[in-house]
Amino acid sequence: MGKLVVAAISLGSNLGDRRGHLDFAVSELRTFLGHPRVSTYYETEPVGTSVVQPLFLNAAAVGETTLSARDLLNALRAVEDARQRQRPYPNAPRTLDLDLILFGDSVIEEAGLVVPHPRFRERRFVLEPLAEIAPDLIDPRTGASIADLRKNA
Ligand code: PH2
Ligand code: MG
Ligand code: MG
Repeated sequence: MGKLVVAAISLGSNLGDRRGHLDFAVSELRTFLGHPRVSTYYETEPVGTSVVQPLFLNAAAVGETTLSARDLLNALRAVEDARQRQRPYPNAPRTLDLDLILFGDSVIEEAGLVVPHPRFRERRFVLEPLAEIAPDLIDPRTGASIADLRKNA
């Protein structure tokens, strides 16, 4: 058995049945995350998108995994694909976006896999739901807790 790592995942949807997409993602996450905790759903204004987009529904999930970060990323991608996620251009509206935010105390910079997520510290739509379920998780890059980061975002 591999070592158990606590992973934090951000969930977002702003296309189609947003609540249905998040519900689906949560039930899938439960199949590969131990002791999962899931936040409530937050309706948020789009951030950093160049054109007007529909409002998002965002949430966060935390749980234990024995997967590697790369295998977890691939598993998240498969759940996005199951909701017919299209990628016509960067930051296009999406049925389902699952981002790996933290992977234990790992700091990883590989092609397609950067953890902690490079922009999560400025993103209230990530920090707000994550603080609801895991305020004491530590960002290994800055040493700050999720609660601290949320206060300053
Ligand atoms: N995701 C983005 C860009 N902007 N804004 C909100 N409110 N929620 C998101 O999930 C989101 C965003 C890129 O993935
Ligand atoms: Mg994203
Ligand atoms: Mg993504």
